[in-house]
Amino acid sequence: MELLDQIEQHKKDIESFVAGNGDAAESFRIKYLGTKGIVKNIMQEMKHVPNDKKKEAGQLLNEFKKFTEEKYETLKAESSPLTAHSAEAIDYTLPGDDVTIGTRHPLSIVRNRIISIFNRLGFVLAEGPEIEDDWHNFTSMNMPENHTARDMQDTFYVQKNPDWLLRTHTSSVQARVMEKQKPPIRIICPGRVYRNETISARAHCFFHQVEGLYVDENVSFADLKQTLYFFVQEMFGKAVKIRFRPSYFPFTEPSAEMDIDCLICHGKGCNVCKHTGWVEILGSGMVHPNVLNNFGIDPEKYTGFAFGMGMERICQLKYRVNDLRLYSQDDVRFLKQFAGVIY
Ligand code: 2NL
Repeated sequence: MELLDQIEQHKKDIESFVAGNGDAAESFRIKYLGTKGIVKNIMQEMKHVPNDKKKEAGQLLNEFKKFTEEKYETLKAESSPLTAHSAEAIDYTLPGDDVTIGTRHPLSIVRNRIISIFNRLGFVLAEGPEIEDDWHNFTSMNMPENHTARDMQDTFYVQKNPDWLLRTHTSSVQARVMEKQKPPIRIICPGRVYRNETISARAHCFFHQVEGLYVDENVSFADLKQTLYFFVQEMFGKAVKIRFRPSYFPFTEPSAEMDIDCLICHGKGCNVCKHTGWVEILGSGMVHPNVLNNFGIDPEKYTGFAFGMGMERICQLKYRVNDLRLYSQDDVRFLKQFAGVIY
């Protein structure tokens, strides 16, 4: 019988079917078991088999189908990467691929350190919105209507009248705390701030600031000096030298800027300290009585000190980053240098 011969021939072909390259099991399945495959084809032939032979042919065909399916299962098992002995097999005795883990951004490292140092002095973290109103960012901070920092050229306005702006310093966070909480207040406020400046190696339209505020009875300028001296010793090492210079901020009186001795040249003269031996790292002062009054805090009873610093600046001194743009370019060559540093 013709059909019997066909089946016998296919069986021989299948027995000698060897797995070549590529997905042998899948090409076998398509050839024999697919919708247009050989098994389906032979099934179609059944209708031409004479009635008296149908039973015998049917049995044979079923056996053939089973045989084909078993061969397919075998091929599938052989081509699995777990059991295969082909070129594509995985060698589980080889060492695994390296898993590259991310690195902390240098500004995050510096921020975490600053927060931790001030935590130890009793300052707690406070955060607030980056989009602010005029009161929290300027007016409450004793910045008169015509103050240069309020100039349209420096401030990004999201909306005018009523004004919504991108905060130009984190003082607004402290304003929001003083609004809700009465002294003693001891907070550390890190965050991103915005200024409308042309981007260069030394200027950016946003940077990161940390401000601190301490308001209580009997807070003195001596407390300010010792707190900030402790901070730089923890940040840069015990040997660091400091000096204060009188300065001006609308929200503090008196005001002072603090310098540390140049970590790069130790006074010999370099371009970081512009050959002065000193580098400026922060601004500070006693909270202006007008500011305290704005939040219903009696300046006769309470005094406070505040300070502010740029984190990029601290980071520049600590890690010698000399181009501000590096902080926001996501260049892996820059970022991976901080591998393993978390704090
Ligand atoms: C700087 C200087 C400073 C403050 C920030 C402040 C905050 C309140 C009250 C009074 Cl709520 N003052 N902040 C004071 C002095 C200086 O920042 O150079 N920042 C980058």
